[in-house]
Amino acid sequence: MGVEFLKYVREVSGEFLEFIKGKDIPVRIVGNLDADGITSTAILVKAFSRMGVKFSVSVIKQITDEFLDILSREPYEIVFFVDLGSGYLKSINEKLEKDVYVLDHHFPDVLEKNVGKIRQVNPHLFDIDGTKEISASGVTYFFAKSLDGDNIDLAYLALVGAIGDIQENMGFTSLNKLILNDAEENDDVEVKETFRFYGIQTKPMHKVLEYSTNPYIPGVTGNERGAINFIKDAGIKLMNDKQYRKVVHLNKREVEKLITAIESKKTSDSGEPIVGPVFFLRDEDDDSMKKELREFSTFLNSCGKMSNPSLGIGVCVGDHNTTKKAMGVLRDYRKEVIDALNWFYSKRKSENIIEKEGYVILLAEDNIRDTIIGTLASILSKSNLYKEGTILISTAYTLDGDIKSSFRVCGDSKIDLREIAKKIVGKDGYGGGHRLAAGAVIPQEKEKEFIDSVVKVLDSL
Ligand SMILES: [Mn+2]
Repeated sequence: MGVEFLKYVREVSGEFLEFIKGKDIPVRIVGNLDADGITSTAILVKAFSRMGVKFSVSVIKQITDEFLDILSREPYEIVFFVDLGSGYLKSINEKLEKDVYVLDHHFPDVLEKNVGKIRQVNPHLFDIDGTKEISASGVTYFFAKSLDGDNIDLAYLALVGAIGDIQENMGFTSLNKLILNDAEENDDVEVKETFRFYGIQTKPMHKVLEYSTNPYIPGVTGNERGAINFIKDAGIKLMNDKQYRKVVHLNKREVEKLITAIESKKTSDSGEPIVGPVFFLRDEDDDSMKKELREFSTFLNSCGKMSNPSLGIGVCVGDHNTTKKAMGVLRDYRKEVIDALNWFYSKRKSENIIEKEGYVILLAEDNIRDTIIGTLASILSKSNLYKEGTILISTAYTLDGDIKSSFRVCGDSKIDLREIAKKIVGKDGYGGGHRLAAGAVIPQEKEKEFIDSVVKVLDSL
């Protein structure tokens, strides 16, 4: 599985080692602003630190011509793009007279290993599905492991990145599974069958239910009092020795009671079972947000969405001083996501939400932050609220006068949202992303044309 790909990764890392050997030159790292991009960046930061290679880091939302112009004027001879770059190979090649490495899993605009002075490492070049089998942090992990076998202890970061890109679905497959094997073999990660809720490790049980967005539990999600009553009504003790109990403290009978209570209350069949494999870091303290990998991933995503990626990198590379500050960022983020969900459910019958046969358009305007709108669409697409195959398009205003829009599809589908996004946007803006999670940016004054175009394109499918 992926033998040719891994061979190629070793070849490229070997070339880099050869190139950097004996030279005292700093490397420029540019990463993408989400959990996968932050873990990819952290893996390189850690690997380069171990080699004594100096570096400078930027984490950005997307590559722009302006950004490439700035990079081209910087003195760095080597640039690494992680979790971005493959969609901009032509522009990078035009603008940068440097040795460039692109470690990415987005669909490339040029399906070649070498584009000018760019070396591209991307699973799509090997017929490996970069939306499911490996993420950028996985690509970066294999690169780092080829540089030095000791970097096997970074495997867990690649799992956190893959989870962030929704590549974990009741477990891992393909190359991601190889990474899990490494993490288990190195005694870093253990897998347990338990509740797949967010926060089971660190949060009181009622908080876990209050924060539950998948499934969305009416009267419980976003409602602390409702969550407490729900637990009491289910016949489960809320406290023990004046301490709130956590989900991990429940006995088998209580676990069953809780499952039954949730099943009877949630809005629809959730896309995912409530119980399944959960991944834990062995050496982390029980109350650490790094303990459970999904929670860790959510934290890194929130760092990105709250425009604080360096905090995320700090936590990845093990700076304990940043943890307390990090907890605050995570709390604010969860609140924004829940506010967004509550906004959606309260507006379902209004003109902000257009529900048609086969697709739904959410117009959040300035009610939801543009960095949260994709999260909202992802949660809804997994909630089974709409029929399988329904396309969700959510939009929100950005601070710089654009509209950001996220494209998702409910359940499994053969559809290519990236192509649809491009077609809808046309020349009015930018459309791209992944097959099952795409996005677009258009100027606010083009909102009406955009909606008309959405209707026209989707009605014709
Ligand atoms: Mn990614």
